[in-house]
Amino acid sequence: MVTGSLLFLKLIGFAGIISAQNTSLSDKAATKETQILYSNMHKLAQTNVIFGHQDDLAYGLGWAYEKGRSDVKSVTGSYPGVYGWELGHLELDSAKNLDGVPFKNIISYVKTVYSRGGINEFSWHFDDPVTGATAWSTPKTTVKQIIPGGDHHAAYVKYLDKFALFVNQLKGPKGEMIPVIFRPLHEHTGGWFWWGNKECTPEEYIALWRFTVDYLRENKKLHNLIIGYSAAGYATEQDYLERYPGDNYVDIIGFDAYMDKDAAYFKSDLNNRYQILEKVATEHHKLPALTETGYILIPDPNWWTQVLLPALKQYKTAYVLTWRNWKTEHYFAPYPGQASAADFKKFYADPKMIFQNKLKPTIYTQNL
Ligand code: BMA
Repeated sequence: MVTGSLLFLKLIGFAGIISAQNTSLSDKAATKETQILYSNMHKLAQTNVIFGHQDDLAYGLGWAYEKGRSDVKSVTGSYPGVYGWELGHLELDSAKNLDGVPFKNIISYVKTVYSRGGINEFSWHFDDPVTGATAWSTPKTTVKQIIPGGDHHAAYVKYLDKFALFVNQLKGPKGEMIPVIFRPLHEHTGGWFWWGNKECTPEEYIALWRFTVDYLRENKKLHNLIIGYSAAGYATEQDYLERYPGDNYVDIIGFDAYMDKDAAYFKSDLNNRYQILEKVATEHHKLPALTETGYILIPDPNWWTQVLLPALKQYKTAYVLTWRNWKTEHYFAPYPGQASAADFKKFYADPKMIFQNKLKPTIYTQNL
C-alpha cells in the first residue's frame, strides 16, 4: 500500500514537472507575475473555464461609468474573471478608445482587476497605418507596407511606441508591471480587417506578428505580455496554422465564434474548431481559449447552459470572453431582467465556471 502511494506520488510529481516545463511563456524574460499567472491559468484550465466579458466595468445596459457596476455582477453577484479592454484609437493619441471609453479609465480598471486577482486582456482594432481608414477596411497592401522594409514601416512602429507607453502605465503597488493578455491582429482568417487573410500573404502576416512581438519585447522591454493568437473561422488544422507565427511568439491560442440564430450550426462549427484547437494546443503546448463569443441579444433563454456550457465541458478552455454590452441592439451578456438572466445564474453556479469570486490576487504570486 505504502509503496503504491509513494509510486503514485512520484508519478504525480513527475507529471507535475513535465507540465511545469510546458507552461513556460514564449517570452523567456517574462516577469515573475506574468509567468506565475500563465502557469496558474494552465493549471486551472485542466478542470475549469474562466468567464470573461468585454468592457465589463465601463458600461452596460442603461448605465455608463458608474463605479463598481457591472452587468455580470448585477445578475450573478460576481464580476467576471477575465476583463477584455479595447485599445482602438490609442494609435491616434485619442483620449478615448473607438467605443468612447477613456483610456485613463481603462488604466484604472486594469489596476482594480489586478488588485483583486482578475485577468486583463487587450484587443486592438487599430486604424490602417497607411490609409488612415478603420480596422474594417480592405486596402490589400497595408501589411506589406508596414512590415520591416515596407514604405510605411515607421508609421506602424509609432503605433507600437504608443502601445508601449500605455502598457508602461499599468503598474501594481510595488511598481511591478501588471501582466496582461495581448491579442493583436485577431480574426486574421477572416476577410474584414486590413490584416485579414485576403489582405496579405501568410509570410507577410507572420512577419508583421513577429516584428510586433520582437519590437515590444526587445526594444520596448515589455515582459508582462501573454500573447494571444486568435483566429476567426477555419475548417482544418492547416487553415488554423497557415499564419501561425511560431511557438516563440504565442502563448494562448484560440478563436472567435459568434452564434447567429442557428444553434445546430453553431454547435457543429464549435465542435469542429475546438477539435482542431485542442490538437494544436497539445502539440504546441499552448493554452486554448474561446477568445470571443456570444449570441447577440441572447434571445434563447437557455443559451448559456444548453449551448455554450456543453462545449466548454467538452473541450479544454482557459477562458471564454463574451463581447460588450453596449446598447439594446448590441449586447452579449445578460443584465437583470434580460431573457437569459436566470440561465446565466445557473451557468455561473456550475462548478466548471470560474468568475471573479473564485480568483484571488495570489494568482499572480503563488503557483497553484
Ligand atoms: C465590434 C463592435 C463594435 C466595436 C468593436 C471594437 O465587434 O462591438 O461596435 O467598435 O467591436 O470594440
